[in-house]
Amino acid sequence: MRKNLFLIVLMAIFISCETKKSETISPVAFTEVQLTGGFWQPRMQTELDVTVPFSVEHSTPAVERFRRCAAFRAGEETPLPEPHRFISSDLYKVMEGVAYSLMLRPDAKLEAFMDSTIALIAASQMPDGYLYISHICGNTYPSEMGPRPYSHVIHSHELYNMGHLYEAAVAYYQATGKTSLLDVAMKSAHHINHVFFEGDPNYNDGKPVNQAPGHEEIELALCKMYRTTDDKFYLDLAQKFLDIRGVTFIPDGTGVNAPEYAQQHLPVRDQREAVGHCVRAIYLYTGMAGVDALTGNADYTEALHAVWKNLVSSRIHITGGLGADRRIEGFGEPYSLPNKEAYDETCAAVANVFFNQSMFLAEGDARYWDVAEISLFNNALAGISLSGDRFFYENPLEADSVDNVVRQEWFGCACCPPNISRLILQSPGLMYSHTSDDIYVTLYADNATTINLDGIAVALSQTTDYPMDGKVRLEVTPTSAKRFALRLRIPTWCRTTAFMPGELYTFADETVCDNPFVLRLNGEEVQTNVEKGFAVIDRTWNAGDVVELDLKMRDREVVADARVKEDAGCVAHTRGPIVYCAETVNGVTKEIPYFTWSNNKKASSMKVWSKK
Ligand code: FUB
Ligand code: ZN
Repeated sequence: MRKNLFLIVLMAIFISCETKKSETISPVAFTEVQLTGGFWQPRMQTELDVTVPFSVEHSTPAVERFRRCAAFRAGEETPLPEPHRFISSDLYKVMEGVAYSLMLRPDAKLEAFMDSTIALIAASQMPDGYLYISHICGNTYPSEMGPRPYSHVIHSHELYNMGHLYEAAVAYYQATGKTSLLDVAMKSAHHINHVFFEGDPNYNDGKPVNQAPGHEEIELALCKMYRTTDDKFYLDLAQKFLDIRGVTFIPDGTGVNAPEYAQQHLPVRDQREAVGHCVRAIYLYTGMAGVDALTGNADYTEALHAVWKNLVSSRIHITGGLGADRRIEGFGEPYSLPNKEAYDETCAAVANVFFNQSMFLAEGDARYWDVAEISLFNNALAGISLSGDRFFYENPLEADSVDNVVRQEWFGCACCPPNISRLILQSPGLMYSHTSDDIYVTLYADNATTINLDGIAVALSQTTDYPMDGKVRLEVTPTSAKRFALRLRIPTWCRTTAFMPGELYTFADETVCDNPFVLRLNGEEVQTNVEKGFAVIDRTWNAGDVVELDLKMRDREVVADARVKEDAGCVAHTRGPIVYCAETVNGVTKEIPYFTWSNNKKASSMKVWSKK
């Protein structure tokens, strides 16, 4: 009897270990951090007031396709939805953003939009879980989508769309507790697992499809499904897709059919370079980081470290932009980083923020955040106008009058606007993370939050003009005295001779300022260690303790690695994490932050790099 009991306890421990989520550093949710002013609060206000309703309005054609699909499925007279491979994914991203906005500011009209659209999506889904309008209604472009469901997985975007649906479903469930979209997502995931890994007589002649999606996204979304449902089925499915990538199917063409284009050239564990289509690549790496964090295994860690190093040391623009080769919306050869021809899609920079945040959460190393903030403040934010209703898809580092580069209202392929929108909505969630005895301050901003450490609520109130100024004041108020380590990120641009990790961009004068940062506790200067890029104050904290951090910001000239031919003999100007550019409007040239260039008006030219 005692032996049986022992066995049962052992089994219970085993099962709980098996299913336990191994993530150790937890981000403080964006709903838990109140923006109080400074750089981010006005952007959030514009998001809620302008961008979210604007995006909903521009989703009408995508919603209409679902209306027609639902009518078709109900046997009603209806014009057929126009064929499109992934316009549904843009709608799902808009819906994800709406869900976040509802968490921040309830709005009956937006919730009604969600519920009515979800009803159309649910009515469009096949009883077995399949959901892809063009094949359901039989109005397809066979060369892009294949003649039948899952017959052209490399380019159809069937699974890519579902990934964005899962992200929206999780967000709406978190916002409202409603399972309507989550039910669609769960049904879809079970269907996909069945068809891809077990076999279903209605697909692929009953043989398992056993092929990874041509556009990654579902992997990271399945991680979110697992975090939300606690059902390991979703994590396993994510891992299955990662593990068959570059194994069961390797395209052998060129361009968009090259093995590297969708990172199918090697098993993902063996990949060491950032190659191919950028958004695909970064979504893949985010999925790999997510699965490693959730399993507690390091299946992909070696690959992720190598790919990250390769990316930051040879394939990223100074703006944090990814996409040197516009022909494939992808990475170029190492050190091939053109300025005028740069693609640097807004989606890729947004993805780079999320990817580096995932890497940081796995390892607690600030170097990931040092990259994330460069992509965030420069390339990602350039993707949206200050007015919140105009967008860049591409973010070159140089433009002239012939280009007439100006932010657009929307796009036929509108992946970028809802991507930057959902990032800004979640921006308060990028600011803090914690363990049971550490608080990490990753992104400085005017805000207030309360973090629970082992049952003690620690209130934090921060004031700063970061990223335009490096002074930060943080008031720490635990409900009772509490020992923990406060970890404040000291960026690479502040404490080294490089602008960002990777040494691709270094300061022309090769110097670090004397005392690159000064830290005071209750008015007294403190000397601290910098561990993994964080200044650490480990002590017992009391109500009203005040930390003041002064990150020395100077105007700096930056030079690129000599192997970047396009930047030879040139310098770029930076201050803190912000990259500046020279913009000419009506014959007058001014140096302005890159993220504000072409703000709703036609600049005649713009340059990030100029001759020394
Ligand atoms: O293919 C779907 C999206 O469209 C990609 O993520 C973007 O790069 C754009 O090509
Ligand atoms: Zn995009």
